[in-house]
Amino acid sequence: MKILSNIFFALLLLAIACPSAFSQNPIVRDQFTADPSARVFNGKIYVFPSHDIVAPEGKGLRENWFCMEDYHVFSSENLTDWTDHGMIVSQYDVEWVDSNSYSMWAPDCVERNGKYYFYFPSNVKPDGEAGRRGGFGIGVAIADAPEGPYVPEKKPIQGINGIDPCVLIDDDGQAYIYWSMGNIYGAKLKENMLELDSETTTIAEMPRAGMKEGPWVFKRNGLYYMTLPHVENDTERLEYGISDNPLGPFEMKGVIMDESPTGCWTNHHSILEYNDQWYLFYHHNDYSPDFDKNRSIRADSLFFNSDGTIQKVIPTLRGIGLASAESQIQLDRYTDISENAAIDFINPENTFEGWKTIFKSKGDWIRFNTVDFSNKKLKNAKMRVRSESGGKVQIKFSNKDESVLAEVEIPKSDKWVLVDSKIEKYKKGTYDLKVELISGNNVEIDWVQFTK
Ligand code: FUB
Repeated sequence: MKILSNIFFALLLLAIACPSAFSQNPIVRDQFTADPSARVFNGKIYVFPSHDIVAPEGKGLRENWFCMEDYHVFSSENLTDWTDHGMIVSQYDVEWVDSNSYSMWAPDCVERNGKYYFYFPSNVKPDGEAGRRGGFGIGVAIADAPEGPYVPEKKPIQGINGIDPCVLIDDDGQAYIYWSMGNIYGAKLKENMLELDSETTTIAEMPRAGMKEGPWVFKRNGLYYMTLPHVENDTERLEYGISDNPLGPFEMKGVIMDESPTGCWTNHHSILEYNDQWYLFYHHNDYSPDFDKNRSIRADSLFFNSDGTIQKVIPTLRGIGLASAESQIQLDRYTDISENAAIDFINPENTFEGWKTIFKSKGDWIRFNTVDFSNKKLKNAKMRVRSESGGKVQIKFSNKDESVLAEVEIPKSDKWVLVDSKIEKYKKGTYDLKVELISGNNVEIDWVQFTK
Protein backbone atom coordinates (compact mmCIF):
# COMPACT_ATOMS: atom_id res chain seq x y z
CA MET A 1 0.00 0.00 0.00
CA LYS A 2 2.81 2.38 1.04
CA ILE A 3 4.68 1.58 -2.22
CA LEU A 4 1.52 2.26 -4.26
CA SER A 5 0.90 5.57 -2.53
CA ASN A 6 4.56 6.57 -3.07
CA ILE A 7 4.28 5.73 -6.78
CA PHE A 8 1.05 7.71 -6.97
CA PHE A 9 2.72 10.69 -5.26
CA ALA A 10 5.76 10.49 -7.55
CA LEU A 11 3.47 10.47 -10.64
CA LEU A 12 1.55 13.41 -9.22
CA LEU A 13 4.79 15.32 -8.70
CA LEU A 14 5.83 14.55 -12.27
CA ALA A 15 2.48 15.78 -13.54
CA ILE A 16 2.70 19.10 -11.69
CA ALA A 17 6.41 19.68 -12.40
CA CYS A 18 6.49 22.53 -14.84
CA PRO A 19 9.15 24.73 -16.34
CA SER A 20 8.69 28.15 -14.79
CA ALA A 21 12.17 29.44 -14.78
CA PHE A 22 15.03 30.34 -17.11
CA SER A 23 18.74 30.99 -17.09
CA GLN A 24 18.66 34.73 -16.67
CA ASN A 25 18.26 36.58 -13.39
CA PRO A 26 16.02 36.20 -11.58
CA ILE A 27 15.83 32.47 -12.17
CA VAL A 28 12.23 31.90 -11.09
CA ARG A 29 9.75 34.09 -12.92
CA ASP A 30 6.28 33.22 -11.70
CA GLN A 31 6.56 33.43 -7.91
CA PHE A 32 8.72 35.03 -5.23
CA THR A 33 11.66 32.94 -4.02
CA ALA A 34 14.47 33.63 -1.54
CA ASP A 35 17.34 32.02 0.39
CA PRO A 36 18.39 29.54 -2.35
CA SER A 37 20.23 26.44 -1.13
CA ALA A 38 21.61 24.78 -4.23
CA ARG A 39 22.83 21.17 -4.23
CA VAL A 40 23.98 18.71 -6.86
CA PHE A 41 22.02 15.45 -6.75
CA ASN A 42 22.13 12.77 -9.46
CA GLY A 43 23.94 15.04 -11.94
CA LYS A 44 21.46 17.93 -11.68
CA ILE A 45 21.34 21.13 -9.66
CA TYR A 46 18.45 21.26 -7.22
CA VAL A 47 17.58 24.58 -5.63
CA PHE A 48 15.66 24.64 -2.37
CA PRO A 49 14.58 28.26 -1.80
CA SER A 50 12.17 29.82 0.65
CA HIS A 51 8.87 30.92 -0.85
CA ASP A 52 7.84 34.51 -0.09
CA ILE A 53 4.18 35.32 -0.60
CA VAL A 54 2.08 38.44 -0.32
CA ALA A 55 0.52 38.07 3.14
CA PRO A 56 -3.13 37.03 3.02
CA GLU A 57 -5.35 39.61 4.78
CA GLY A 58 -4.69 39.50 8.53
CA LYS A 59 -2.14 36.67 8.24
CA GLY A 60 1.57 36.50 8.96
CA LEU A 61 3.52 37.38 12.07
CA ARG A 62 3.26 41.13 11.57
CA GLU A 63 2.60 43.72 8.89
CA ASN A 64 5.27 44.38 6.29
CA TRP A 65 7.18 41.30 7.37
CA PHE A 66 8.16 37.99 5.77
CA CYS A 67 5.24 35.73 4.96
CA MET A 68 6.19 32.16 3.98
CA GLU A 69 3.96 29.11 4.24
CA ASP A 70 5.65 26.40 2.16
CA TYR A 71 8.60 25.32 0.03
CA HIS A 72 9.02 24.35 -3.62
CA VAL A 73 12.06 22.66 -5.17
CA PHE A 74 13.49 23.53 -8.60
CA SER A 75 15.99 21.63 -10.72
CA SER A 76 18.05 22.07 -13.86
CA GLU A 77 20.59 20.06 -15.78
CA ASN A 78 21.69 22.76 -18.22
CA LEU A 79 21.38 25.81 -15.90
CA THR A 80 19.04 27.36 -18.45
CA ASP A 81 15.75 25.52 -18.11
CA TRP A 82 14.57 25.17 -14.53
CA THR A 83 11.69 22.91 -13.52
CA ASP A 84 9.44 23.67 -10.58
CA HIS A 85 8.65 20.33 -8.95
CA GLY A 86 5.90 21.90 -6.90
CA MET A 87 5.33 22.24 -3.19
CA ILE A 88 7.31 19.85 -1.00
CA VAL A 89 6.63 20.92 2.59
CA SER A 90 3.93 23.20 3.98
CA GLN A 91 3.51 24.76 7.42
CA TYR A 92 0.07 23.11 7.62
CA ASP A 93 1.56 19.62 7.39
CA VAL A 94 4.23 19.82 10.09
CA GLU A 95 3.02 18.88 13.56
CA TRP A 96 5.43 21.06 15.51
CA VAL A 97 5.04 24.22 13.39
CA ASP A 98 2.79 27.10 14.44
CA SER A 99 0.75 27.40 11.24
CA ASN A 100 -0.23 30.98 12.05
CA SER A 101 3.38 32.07 11.93
CA TYR A 102 4.07 31.90 8.15
CA SER A 103 7.73 31.53 9.06
CA MET A 104 9.03 28.76 6.80
CA TRP A 105 12.41 30.48 6.46
CA ALA A 106 15.67 29.52 4.72
CA PRO A 107 16.03 25.72 4.25
CA ASP A 108 18.74 23.28 3.13
CA CYS A 109 18.76 19.70 1.85
CA VAL A 110 21.43 16.98 1.84
CA GLU A 111 21.58 13.39 0.69
CA ARG A 112 22.81 10.51 2.82
CA ASN A 113 22.62 6.82 1.91
CA GLY A 114 19.94 7.44 -0.70
CA LYS A 115 17.70 9.51 1.61
CA TYR A 116 17.17 13.25 1.20
CA TYR A 117 17.07 15.26 4.42
CA PHE A 118 15.32 18.62 4.07
CA TYR A 119 16.11 20.98 6.99
CA PHE A 120 13.85 23.95 7.57
CA PRO A 121 13.29 26.51 10.33
CA SER A 122 9.93 27.72 11.53
CA ASN A 123 8.09 28.92 14.60
CA VAL A 124 7.45 26.19 17.13
CA LYS A 125 3.81 25.83 18.32
CA PRO A 126 3.49 27.75 21.58
CA ASP A 127 1.68 24.88 23.33
CA GLY A 128 4.84 23.03 24.22
CA GLU A 129 3.89 19.87 22.25
CA ALA A 130 7.29 19.82 20.59
CA GLY A 131 8.92 19.73 23.99
CA ARG A 132 9.46 23.51 24.17
CA ARG A 133 7.53 26.74 23.95
CA GLY A 134 7.59 29.02 20.90
CA GLY A 135 10.67 30.53 19.22
CA PHE A 136 12.37 29.18 16.11
CA GLY A 137 13.14 25.50 15.77
CA ILE A 138 14.70 23.54 12.91
CA GLY A 139 12.92 20.46 11.63
CA VAL A 140 13.71 17.75 9.10
CA ALA A 141 11.58 16.16 6.39
CA ILE A 142 12.81 13.00 4.66
CA ALA A 143 12.33 11.74 1.11
CA ASP A 144 13.61 9.02 -1.22
CA ALA A 145 14.13 11.51 -4.07
CA PRO A 146 15.12 15.20 -4.13
CA GLU A 147 11.70 16.11 -5.54
CA GLY A 148 9.95 14.35 -2.66
CA PRO A 149 7.50 13.32 -1.38
CA TYR A 150 8.96 14.54 1.93
CA VAL A 151 7.70 13.26 5.26
CA PRO A 152 8.28 15.73 8.11
CA GLU A 153 9.54 14.51 11.48
CA LYS A 154 7.09 15.05 14.34
CA LYS A 155 9.43 17.22 16.40
CA PRO A 156 12.16 19.76 15.60
CA ILE A 157 15.81 18.88 16.29
CA GLN A 158 16.29 19.00 20.05
CA GLY A 159 18.95 21.49 21.18
CA ILE A 160 18.55 24.00 18.36
CA ASN A 161 16.85 27.33 18.79
CA GLY A 162 17.56 29.11 15.54
CA ILE A 163 17.10 29.69 11.82
CA ASP A 164 18.91 29.17 8.50
CA PRO A 165 20.17 25.57 8.75
CA CYS A 166 23.07 24.45 6.56
CA VAL A 167 24.43 20.89 6.63
CA LEU A 168 27.89 19.74 5.61
CA ILE A 169 28.83 16.07 5.31
CA ASP A 170 32.59 15.87 5.59
CA ASP A 171 34.78 13.47 3.60
CA ASP A 172 35.02 11.14 6.63
CA GLY A 173 31.20 10.90 6.76
CA GLN A 174 30.75 13.14 9.82
CA ALA A 175 27.83 15.52 9.31
CA TYR A 176 27.71 19.01 10.79
CA ILE A 177 24.76 21.37 11.09
CA TYR A 178 25.15 25.14 11.23
CA TRP A 179 22.49 27.71 12.05
CA SER A 180 22.08 31.28 13.24
CA MET A 181 20.34 33.16 15.99
CA GLY A 182 22.31 36.34 16.65
CA ASN A 183 25.55 34.36 16.41
CA ILE A 184 26.50 31.55 14.06
CA TYR A 185 26.45 28.09 15.65
CA GLY A 186 27.58 24.62 14.63
CA ALA A 187 27.36 21.06 15.99
CA LYS A 188 27.94 17.48 14.88
CA LEU A 189 24.93 15.51 13.67
CA LYS A 190 24.39 11.84 14.43
CA GLU A 191 24.47 9.30 11.61
CA ASN A 192 20.64 9.44 11.60
CA MET A 193 20.91 13.14 10.56
CA LEU A 194 18.14 13.97 13.03
CA GLU A 195 19.91 14.54 16.35
CA LEU A 196 22.87 16.57 17.54
CA ASP A 197 25.92 14.52 18.42
CA SER A 198 27.98 17.17 20.22
CA GLU A 199 27.78 20.29 22.27
CA THR A 200 26.95 23.39 20.25
CA THR A 201 29.94 25.47 19.19
CA THR A 202 29.47 29.21 18.91
CA ILE A 203 31.48 30.25 15.88
CA ALA A 204 33.07 33.17 17.65
CA GLU A 205 35.42 34.57 15.04
CA MET A 206 32.63 36.16 12.98
CA PRO A 207 32.29 39.96 12.86
CA ARG A 208 31.12 41.14 16.30
CA ALA A 209 28.90 44.05 15.32
CA GLY A 210 26.07 43.88 12.77
CA MET A 211 23.46 41.21 12.09
CA LYS A 212 24.84 37.80 11.02
CA GLU A 213 22.73 34.93 9.69
CA GLY A 214 22.42 32.39 6.87
CA PRO A 215 25.67 30.37 7.32
CA TRP A 216 26.65 28.32 4.27
CA VAL A 217 29.65 26.05 4.82
CA PHE A 218 31.43 24.13 2.09
CA LYS A 219 34.77 22.39 1.66
CA ARG A 220 37.25 22.95 -1.15
CA ASN A 221 40.81 21.62 -1.42
CA GLY A 222 40.80 20.60 2.25
CA LEU A 223 39.67 24.04 3.49
CA TYR A 224 36.32 24.83 5.10
CA TYR A 225 34.61 28.02 3.97
CA MET A 226 32.16 29.68 6.35
CA THR A 227 30.16 32.12 4.24
CA LEU A 228 27.42 34.36 5.61
CA PRO A 229 25.28 37.47 5.15
CA HIS A 230 26.46 40.21 7.53
CA VAL A 231 25.38 43.83 7.99
CA GLU A 232 28.60 45.82 7.95
CA ASN A 233 26.87 49.03 6.85
CA ASP A 234 23.09 49.32 6.29
CA THR A 235 22.01 46.08 4.63
CA GLU A 236 23.41 42.57 4.31
CA ARG A 237 26.42 41.70 2.22
CA LEU A 238 28.00 38.28 1.75
CA GLU A 239 31.29 37.65 3.57
CA TYR A 240 33.46 34.62 4.26
CA GLY A 241 36.14 33.07 6.41
CA ILE A 242 38.39 30.02 5.95
CA SER A 243 39.47 27.31 8.40
CA ASP A 244 41.11 23.89 8.37
CA ASN A 245 38.48 22.70 10.84
CA PRO A 246 34.72 22.41 10.14
CA LEU A 247 33.82 24.17 13.39
CA GLY A 248 36.51 26.82 13.12
CA PRO A 249 38.19 29.01 14.19
CA PHE A 250 37.61 30.76 10.84
CA GLU A 251 39.83 33.54 9.60
CA MET A 252 37.60 36.17 7.97
CA LYS A 253 38.84 36.87 4.44
CA GLY A 254 36.52 39.42 2.86
CA VAL A 255 33.39 40.15 0.87
CA ILE A 256 31.84 37.79 -1.70
CA MET A 257 29.06 40.15 -2.75
CA ASP A 258 28.38 43.77 -1.84
CA GLU A 259 25.04 45.07 -0.58
CA SER A 260 22.15 44.72 -3.04
CA PRO A 261 22.02 47.63 -5.51
CA THR A 262 18.21 47.33 -5.43
CA GLY A 263 18.14 47.97 -1.67
CA CYS A 264 17.07 44.47 -0.63
CA TRP A 265 17.92 44.38 3.10
CA THR A 266 18.58 40.63 3.18
CA ASN A 267 20.81 38.55 1.02
CA HIS A 268 21.11 34.80 1.50
CA HIS A 269 23.13 32.46 -0.61
CA SER A 270 24.71 29.11 -1.35
CA ILE A 271 27.87 28.17 -3.20
CA LEU A 272 28.50 24.99 -5.14
CA GLU A 273 30.53 23.44 -7.93
CA TYR A 274 28.76 21.96 -10.92
CA ASN A 275 30.50 20.60 -14.03
CA ASP A 276 33.82 22.23 -13.07
CA GLN A 277 32.39 25.70 -12.52
CA TRP A 278 31.54 27.31 -9.17
CA TYR A 279 28.29 29.25 -8.74
CA LEU A 280 26.82 31.65 -6.23
CA PHE A 281 23.06 31.48 -5.71
CA TYR A 282 21.62 34.48 -3.87
CA HIS A 283 18.58 36.77 -3.86
CA HIS A 284 17.55 40.34 -4.60
CA ASN A 285 14.05 41.82 -4.86
CA ASP A 286 13.74 42.16 -8.67
CA TYR A 287 9.98 41.62 -8.93
CA SER A 288 9.18 43.70 -5.87
CA PRO A 289 11.30 46.86 -5.91
CA ASP A 290 9.14 48.56 -3.26
CA PHE A 291 8.86 45.69 -0.76
CA ASP A 292 12.01 43.76 -0.04
CA LYS A 293 10.29 40.88 1.80
CA ASN A 294 9.14 39.56 -1.60
CA ARG A 295 12.41 38.37 -3.06
CA SER A 296 13.73 36.58 -6.15
CA ILE A 297 16.57 34.10 -6.46
CA ARG A 298 19.48 34.61 -8.82
CA ALA A 299 22.71 32.87 -9.80
CA ASP A 300 26.09 34.02 -11.06
CA SER A 301 29.45 32.37 -11.66
CA LEU A 302 32.01 32.48 -8.86
CA PHE A 303 35.79 32.23 -9.16
CA PHE A 304 38.60 31.43 -6.72
CA ASN A 305 42.08 32.89 -6.70
CA SER A 306 45.02 30.47 -6.67
CA ASP A 307 45.47 30.99 -2.90
CA GLY A 308 41.89 29.82 -2.26
CA THR A 309 40.41 33.26 -1.66
CA ILE A 310 37.14 34.12 -3.42
CA GLN A 311 36.83 36.81 -6.08
CA LYS A 312 34.03 39.26 -5.44
CA VAL A 313 30.90 38.42 -7.47
CA ILE A 314 29.25 41.34 -9.23
CA PRO A 315 25.54 40.58 -9.64
CA THR A 316 24.41 40.34 -13.26
CA LEU A 317 21.05 40.23 -15.00
CA ARG A 318 22.38 37.80 -17.60
CA GLY A 319 22.97 35.10 -14.99
CA ILE A 320 24.30 31.66 -15.94
CA GLY A 321 23.79 29.06 -18.65
CA LEU A 322 23.59 29.22 -22.42
CA ALA A 323 20.42 30.79 -23.82
CA SER A 324 18.97 28.92 -26.76
CA ALA A 325 18.52 31.05 -29.91
CA GLU A 326 15.15 29.30 -30.28
CA SER A 327 13.89 30.49 -26.90
CA GLN A 328 12.36 33.91 -26.27
CA ILE A 329 15.54 35.77 -25.37
CA GLN A 330 14.80 38.46 -22.82
CA LEU A 331 17.24 41.14 -23.94
CA ASP A 332 16.35 43.17 -20.84
CA ARG A 333 18.43 40.63 -18.85
CA TYR A 334 21.38 42.12 -20.70
CA THR A 335 25.14 41.84 -20.40
CA ASP A 336 25.72 45.43 -21.48
CA ILE A 337 23.60 48.39 -22.53
CA SER A 338 24.19 51.81 -24.12
CA GLU A 339 23.83 54.88 -21.95
CA ASN A 340 20.45 56.09 -23.22
CA ALA A 341 18.68 52.76 -23.56
CA ALA A 342 16.48 51.82 -20.59
CA ILE A 343 14.72 48.85 -18.95
CA ASP A 344 11.28 48.97 -17.37
CA PHE A 345 8.50 46.61 -16.28
CA ILE A 346 6.06 45.70 -19.07
CA ASN A 347 3.21 46.02 -16.57
CA PRO A 348 4.09 47.63 -13.22
CA GLU A 349 0.76 46.28 -11.85
CA ASN A 350 1.96 42.71 -12.48
CA THR A 351 5.74 42.63 -12.41
CA PHE A 352 5.79 38.89 -13.25
CA GLU A 353 4.98 39.90 -16.85
CA GLY A 354 8.66 40.83 -16.94
CA TRP A 355 10.65 43.66 -18.40
CA LYS A 356 11.11 45.45 -21.72
CA THR A 357 14.04 47.17 -23.37
CA ILE A 358 13.43 50.78 -24.42
CA PHE A 359 15.45 52.33 -27.23
CA LYS A 360 14.81 56.06 -27.09
CA SER A 361 16.80 57.15 -30.10
CA LYS A 362 18.94 55.97 -33.01
CA GLY A 363 22.19 54.38 -31.88
CA ASP A 364 20.80 52.89 -28.64
CA TRP A 365 21.86 49.26 -28.23
CA ILE A 366 21.80 46.28 -25.89
CA ARG A 367 24.06 43.20 -25.73
CA PHE A 368 23.14 39.72 -24.49
CA ASN A 369 25.99 37.21 -24.22
CA THR A 370 26.33 33.50 -25.00
CA VAL A 371 23.42 32.51 -27.18
CA ASP A 372 23.39 28.99 -28.56
CA PHE A 373 22.95 29.01 -32.35
CA SER A 374 23.84 25.33 -32.82
CA ASN A 375 20.75 24.66 -34.96
CA LYS A 376 22.00 25.26 -38.50
CA LYS A 377 18.48 25.65 -39.89
CA LEU A 378 17.46 28.95 -38.30
CA LYS A 379 16.07 31.28 -40.98
CA ASN A 380 14.02 33.98 -39.23
CA ALA A 381 14.37 36.50 -36.45
CA LYS A 382 11.13 37.11 -34.59
CA MET A 383 10.54 39.91 -32.08
CA ARG A 384 7.75 41.16 -29.80
CA VAL A 385 7.84 44.93 -30.09
CA ARG A 386 5.86 48.12 -29.60
CA SER A 387 6.49 51.60 -31.00
CA GLU A 388 4.05 54.39 -31.76
CA SER A 389 6.55 56.06 -34.05
CA GLY A 390 8.11 52.96 -35.67
CA GLY A 391 11.72 52.28 -36.54
CA LYS A 392 14.24 49.67 -37.61
CA VAL A 393 16.64 47.54 -35.55
CA GLN A 394 19.67 45.54 -36.52
CA ILE A 395 20.40 42.22 -34.84
CA LYS A 396 24.09 41.38 -34.89
CA PHE A 397 26.47 38.68 -33.80
CA SER A 398 28.80 40.65 -31.61
CA ASN A 399 31.91 38.83 -30.53
CA LYS A 400 35.34 40.02 -31.66
CA ASP A 401 33.81 41.16 -34.95
CA GLU A 402 30.27 42.28 -35.54
CA SER A 403 28.14 40.90 -38.37
CA VAL A 404 24.54 41.73 -39.15
CA LEU A 405 22.20 38.78 -38.75
CA ALA A 406 18.93 40.53 -39.61
CA GLU A 407 17.27 43.91 -39.96
CA VAL A 408 13.80 44.17 -38.49
CA GLU A 409 11.20 46.82 -39.40
CA ILE A 410 9.18 47.94 -36.39
CA PRO A 411 5.70 49.06 -37.50
CA LYS A 412 3.85 51.98 -35.91
CA SER A 413 1.51 50.55 -33.27
CA ASP A 414 0.39 51.37 -29.75
CA LYS A 415 -0.02 47.62 -29.09
CA TRP A 416 2.55 44.84 -28.71
CA VAL A 417 3.02 43.11 -32.08
CA LEU A 418 5.09 40.22 -33.40
CA VAL A 419 7.44 41.02 -36.26
CA ASP A 420 9.46 38.68 -38.39
CA SER A 421 12.48 39.13 -40.60
CA LYS A 422 14.71 36.88 -42.72
CA ILE A 423 18.16 36.08 -41.37
CA GLU A 424 20.72 37.35 -43.89
CA LYS A 425 24.08 35.78 -43.04
CA TYR A 426 23.80 32.85 -40.66
CA LYS A 427 26.54 30.75 -39.08
CA LYS A 428 26.29 28.02 -36.47
CA GLY A 429 27.94 28.55 -33.10
CA THR A 430 27.69 30.36 -29.78
CA TYR A 431 27.53 34.11 -30.11
CA ASP A 432 26.90 37.28 -28.16
CA LEU A 433 23.92 39.17 -29.59
CA LYS A 434 23.69 42.91 -30.05
CA VAL A 435 20.48 44.67 -31.01
CA GLU A 436 20.70 48.29 -32.12
CA LEU A 437 18.19 50.90 -33.19
CA ILE A 438 19.27 52.17 -36.61
CA SER A 439 16.29 54.38 -37.38
CA GLY A 440 13.26 55.80 -35.58
CA ASN A 441 12.83 56.33 -31.88
CA ASN A 442 10.97 55.07 -28.81
CA VAL A 443 11.06 51.41 -29.74
CA GLU A 444 10.24 48.86 -27.04
CA ILE A 445 11.34 45.22 -27.27
CA ASP A 446 10.00 42.38 -25.15
CA TRP A 447 12.03 39.51 -26.60
CA VAL A 448 13.78 38.16 -29.68
CA GLN A 449 13.66 34.57 -30.93
CA PHE A 450 15.13 32.72 -33.91
CA THR A 451 13.01 30.24 -35.83
CA LYS A 452 13.34 27.76 -38.72
O1 FUB B 1 13.89 34.44 4.49
C1 FUB B 1 13.73 34.79 5.84
C2 FUB B 1 15.04 35.17 6.42
O2 FUB B 1 15.56 36.29 5.74
C3 FUB B 1 16.11 34.13 6.24
O3 FUB B 1 15.98 33.03 7.07
C4 FUB B 1 17.30 34.98 6.44
O4 FUB B 1 18.50 34.38 6.12
C5 FUB B 1 16.95 36.15 5.56
O5 FUB B 1 17.21 35.90 4.21
